[in-house]
Amino acid sequence: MANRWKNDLSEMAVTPEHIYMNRRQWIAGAAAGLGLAGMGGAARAEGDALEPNDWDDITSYNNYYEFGTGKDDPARYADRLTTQPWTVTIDGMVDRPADFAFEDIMAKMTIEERLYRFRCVEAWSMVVPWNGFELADLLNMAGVQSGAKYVAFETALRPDEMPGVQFPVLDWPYVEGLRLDEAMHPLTIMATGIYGRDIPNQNGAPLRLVVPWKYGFKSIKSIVRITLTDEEPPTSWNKANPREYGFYSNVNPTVDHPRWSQATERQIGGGLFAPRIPTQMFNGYEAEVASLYDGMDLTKNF
Ligand SMILES: Nc1nc2c(c(=O)[nH]1)N[C@H]1C(S)=C(S)[C@@H](COP(=O)(O)O)O[C@H]1N2
Ligand SMILES: [Mo]
Repeated sequence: MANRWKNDLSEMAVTPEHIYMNRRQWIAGAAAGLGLAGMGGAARAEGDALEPNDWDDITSYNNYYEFGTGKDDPARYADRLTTQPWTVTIDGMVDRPADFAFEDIMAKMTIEERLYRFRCVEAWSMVVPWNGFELADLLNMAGVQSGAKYVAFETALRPDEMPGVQFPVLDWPYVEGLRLDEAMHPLTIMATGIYGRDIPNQNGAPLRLVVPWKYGFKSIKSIVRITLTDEEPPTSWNKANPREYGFYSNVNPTVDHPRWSQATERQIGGGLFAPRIPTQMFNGYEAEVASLYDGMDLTKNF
């Protein structure tokens, strides 16, 4: 299959993870030496203290209910999803609404590595070396109009390929949303790879949102539509249970889920007896994103 990458990562794709890590650290060091600043640089520098989960953890313990509610269902069934060709419709309050072929998007975007903490609302976590591009770059390509305030996202709905959608666990298709400033934040990416390889179907191929300071369910997979709007869009888990899942869903150790504590988390891959670790405010990205919520009551806007 043709390499989807703008950058030549073909070597990484066949490199064992420990060697890949050394190279990644070397690249990060080189970038720092060149004085590359900005949010991407900050996130990378912060990320360098993190130990990523291995490929097997990241690609075999998943939530992707369109393929079943078991953690191993996505790895088992998601290969049924046809991801080529793939089209993303960008519409609503944009200057250039269009259906964009995935390849055309990739040709225009700059692919970066982002090593991010990933915290599920179920209180487990991983550290994932994503490859992807900033969502802001994609939205700017379509031209966001001045009245737009929110971004709505929609996952593909393919009953023939998705065995889970015959069950009314959620109101399909899976939908999510962000406020425009959250969507434009440099930490917010569209992930198209993991460990330098194309993102596997169970993780949301060919492109999925990653918002590292929010609970994992905000990071919607296999996106087919992005709509700019001036009204807060409906989101799947909020529709399913508004008492338990708010629109914002920022990681917050001081606001418990009605049925469990969010103060600590279980690290996937840590082994059966590994102690839980404290959950950090905004999942460790407080310095970067807290100002987005100045003046908001985070217990009400949960
Ligand atoms: N379309 C879709 N996107 C989804 C989900 C889903 O069921 N369907 N699950 C969410 C949840 S609850 C989590 S924790 C993350 C899991 O991402 P991962 O499997 O790559 O770790 O995907 C999110 N995105
Ligand atoms: Mo989740």
